[in-house]
Amino acid sequence: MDHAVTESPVLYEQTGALVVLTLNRPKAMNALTAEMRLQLAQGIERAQAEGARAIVLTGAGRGFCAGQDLAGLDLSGKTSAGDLLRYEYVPLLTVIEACKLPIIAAVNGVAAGAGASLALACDVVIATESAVFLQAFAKIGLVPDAGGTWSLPRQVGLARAMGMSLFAEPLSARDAATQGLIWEAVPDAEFAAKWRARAEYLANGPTVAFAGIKAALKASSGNSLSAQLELEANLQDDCSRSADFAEGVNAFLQKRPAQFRGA
Ligand code: T3D
Repeated sequence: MDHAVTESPVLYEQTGALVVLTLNRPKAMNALTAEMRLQLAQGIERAQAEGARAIVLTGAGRGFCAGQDLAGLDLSGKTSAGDLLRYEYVPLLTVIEACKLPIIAAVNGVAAGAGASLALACDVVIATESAVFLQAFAKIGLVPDAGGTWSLPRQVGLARAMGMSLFAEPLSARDAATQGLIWEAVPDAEFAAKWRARAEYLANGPTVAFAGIKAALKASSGNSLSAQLELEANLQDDCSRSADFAEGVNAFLQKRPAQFRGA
């Protein structure tokens, strides 16, 4: 992964039911271009269309993603920063939000600006211990975007979200894990094996249940308890009709590992 050789700015690699999307502009810390936003969205849609059951998003080289490609910005005032978000970031974030498959962000190095927002939009964030999360926006006179102001207060609370955004200081992967911003920080030497093992677990798991877990947890903050209880009942109807539910119960009773098929 560190030595990606093709020219494509987003690499697509499928092994079994697992798709790995790699941001591939390592010399610019994988700073995001229009082409990358489009290829990322297309990669996530392709993975779902071609029967993948889990997706990993990671970066080539020493960084995960440095956010917007600042070298490509028009600073003349003629183009709207809001429109860049509306027409290029929002479609990508909408595809991520709508994806029923679990998406892991395997954060291999710094995640800054919209790169941090991108990681935090994924379902599970696993970071190598030397990675940092940086709400870099205020350093260049912007507000956090690409969903950052939505996800940050929900993940770490208003006080920490405010401090991260105003001070724009790097937050270590370990602190990010301790504060509940991410799932786990892993020693650098174990990072690649760890995220792959977790991704393979998801790719070989009960896909219907995983989609239901995502739907239920994401709906919870906007739902009343009674609406959430009804949603759980509906999702459980779907799960209980899946072959994977029967397989899970049978495997438990027969004291053997379950062989989930994703349906
Ligand atoms: O209009 C809109 O709506 C804009 C939307 C904005 C969304 C955003 O994402 S705003 C935030 C944009 N990102 C940043 O402000 C982060 C800028 N980068 C950094 O602060 C640092 O580069 C890092 C903390 C990410 C990494 O630092 P370090 O010291 O490890 O590496 P470096 O030497 O600074 O960077 C290595 C190379 O990557 C360097 O190129 P060079 O000199 O070797 O040719 C650097 O210029 C390049 N690079 C890093 N970040 C970006 C970038 N090139 C273009 N755009 C970047 N964002």
